[in-house]
Amino acid sequence: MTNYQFPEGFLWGGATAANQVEGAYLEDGKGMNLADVMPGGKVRLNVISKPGFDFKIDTKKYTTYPNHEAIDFYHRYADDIALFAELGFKTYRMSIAWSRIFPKGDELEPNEEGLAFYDRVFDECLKHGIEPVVTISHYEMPLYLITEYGGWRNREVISFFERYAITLFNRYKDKVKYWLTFNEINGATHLPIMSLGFSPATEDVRLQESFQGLHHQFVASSLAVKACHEIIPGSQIGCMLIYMPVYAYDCNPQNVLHAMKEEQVFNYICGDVHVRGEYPAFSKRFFKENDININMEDGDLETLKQYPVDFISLSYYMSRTEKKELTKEEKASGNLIAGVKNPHLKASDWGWEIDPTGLRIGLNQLYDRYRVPLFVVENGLGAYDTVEEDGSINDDYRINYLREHIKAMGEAIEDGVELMGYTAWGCIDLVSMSTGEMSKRYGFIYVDKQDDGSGTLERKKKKSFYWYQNVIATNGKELE
Ligand code: BGP
Repeated sequence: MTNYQFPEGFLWGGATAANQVEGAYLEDGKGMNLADVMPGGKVRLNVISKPGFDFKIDTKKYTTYPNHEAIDFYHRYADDIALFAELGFKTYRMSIAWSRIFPKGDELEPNEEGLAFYDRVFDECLKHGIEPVVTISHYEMPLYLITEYGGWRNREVISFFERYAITLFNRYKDKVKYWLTFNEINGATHLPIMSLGFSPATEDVRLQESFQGLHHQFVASSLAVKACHEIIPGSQIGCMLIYMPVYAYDCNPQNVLHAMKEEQVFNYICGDVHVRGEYPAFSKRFFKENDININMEDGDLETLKQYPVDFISLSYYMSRTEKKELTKEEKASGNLIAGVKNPHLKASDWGWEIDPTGLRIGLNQLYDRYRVPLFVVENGLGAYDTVEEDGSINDDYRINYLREHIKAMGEAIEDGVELMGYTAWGCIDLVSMSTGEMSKRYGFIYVDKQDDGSGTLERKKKKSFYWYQNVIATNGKELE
């Protein structure tokens, strides 16, 4: 028994994203989106982020497009949600595929069949007493907005997003109370293609174009906050950050300063605009030194100030260690971004460094700076699983990872952090975002689908299923 005091009503659950689970990529009027042209395999992000990528399916060059079928949640959602209910989920974080609702993105009228699908999903959740937490945009903007409008570089996309968000709030106002705007918004400067829907032509313009795109998303996010509060009284809407506390490699002041700057730019520009409603003081110098000129319209800054988010949600997989000068050999790998290898940490099979203490540090840092509730909406271990002859899957490595991170949250609560909930990433095995692999598994529920696309799609409970079920049932008191 632990002494952790997870609050009454703590939102325990799991998280997925539409494009990584649904499949049915052309069904019921859905339009093509970014994920539909992403091939499987470790080359994926490199291929799609190259300027000149034509955003087409090319089966001669690439053998799999795993998001087309994914795990077929589109047809199996009722059974899957029943399994979530059996786990005891209080909440399910999921996303809506923008191109199911507006197939091209710029239409005036939504696609009714797309809207009806999410009605069915929400009804199923509510039937089981599971509160949906919905990400409006999770790495999958409609392809047409990318190829015809140039993605978020184009200011016009703000109004398309606003229409999309308002459509969702009006339709689901009686079913969904918790909303998130853009998934991992601060990852945009590192991998603009995923969040902003374009690839800068050269490295020289990456920061300029990304911050311009981000500014458009900031305004769009504020307009969504405004609409959400107006349309759904009592609703709560948050931003979503990829959170990696940044450590200095050592106490060399140059390295400490470098780490501080990385922290500011990567973690705090987005946080400050969303919560404080303004660009931070340090951003002026950073923009100047990097030739970044953000084109703003009259009224933008007022909009940002007027409509801050209610809470911060975050993904946490790892910390990041920074050194001013680093060699190629010292570089670590990681979630979108990585610094130098930390000699004190072990890494996952994909090189992501495992650091539960970093979660406690990160939650403290965020809460100290912003004083708004926090919500961990992604955390987990991508690992290879083996199905034993008797059908069991003994994923003790995953249990150990999650246990240590849950303990870190318990400590952070004790430190005074206000934490709303925890949704483990990929609660059911899904297609990996960065590599398109199925073998990088996160779930409590195994899905029989392999990297080459074979498999029956049958679901099986892993050992971690029963463990997490007990964690939720005891509100984090029993973690063994
Ligand atoms: C986050 C994304 C998710 C997810 C997760 C794990 O960055 O929000 O969509 O996939 O990382 O990453 P991966 O799937 O690459 O292992």
